[in-house]
Amino acid sequence: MIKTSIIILTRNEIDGVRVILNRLPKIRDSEIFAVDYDSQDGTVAYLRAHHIRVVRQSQKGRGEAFAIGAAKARGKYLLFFSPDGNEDPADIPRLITLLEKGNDLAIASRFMTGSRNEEDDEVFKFRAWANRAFTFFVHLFFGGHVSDTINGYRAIRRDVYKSLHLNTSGFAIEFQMTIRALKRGKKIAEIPTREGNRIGGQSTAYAIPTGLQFVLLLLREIFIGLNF
Ligand SMILES: Nc1nc2c(ncn2[C@@H]2O[C@H](COP(=O)(O)OP(=O)(O)O)[C@@H](O)[C@H]2O)c(=O)[nH]1
Ligand SMILES: [Mg+2]
Repeated sequence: MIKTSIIILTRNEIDGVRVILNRLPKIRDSEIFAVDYDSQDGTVAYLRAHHIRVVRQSQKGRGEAFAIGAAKARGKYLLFFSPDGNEDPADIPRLITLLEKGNDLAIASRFMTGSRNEEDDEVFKFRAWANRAFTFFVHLFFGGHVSDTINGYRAIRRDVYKSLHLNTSGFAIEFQMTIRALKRGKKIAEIPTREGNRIGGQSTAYAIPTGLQFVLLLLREIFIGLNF
């Protein structure tokens, strides 16, 4: 029986997968597969050569990738993993343990004591500040104590994922997941994570359009309340 589905998300992530793939810990009763959008750098061939099934997306977006991953997964738990260097594979078992302890959603937080985020060594931490601002509004409107409402490194019960009817296609998918889980009173727990730096390639989460998506999503979620 498959307990955990590890879903790898890639878009031109060859440098990352080369380094990270063999660092993934063996997880009992798990399946692993990748959802890829249009990689042109050999990511898909590399994954397949390492016996990882790859589902190719036809439409762009991390939210799209989450939806496809959740639809294909067979485990009771879904764990989303981005192999770009930001996420420490050693956190995988810790996230799963939180679900086994009865939590619905487990988040690797970049903003707890003991955490690190990618910008900690920089003077102007624009992304970190934006993250904290969005989390402030989540506390204000939806309550809870989540310290990192946005990080993509997380695990969730598959039945809970389905019940949230997430419908955003881009980078705001995790933000929507956190907000809707709070609205429904789901049990959310966090572990501190130490975010590494990107290994190669580049982020496609450009600040302005991504920030705008977050603002619109926040407003929409405030407006619709429990109607989803
Ligand atoms: N499957 C899939 N993965 C994506 C897509 N966009 C980004 N990713 C992956 O999601 C992860 C995070 O994306 P990135 O651009 O680094 O955003 P950042 O970490 O927020 O800077 C990386 O592993 C990307 O390869 C997409 O449209 N589809
Ligand atoms: Mg990243």
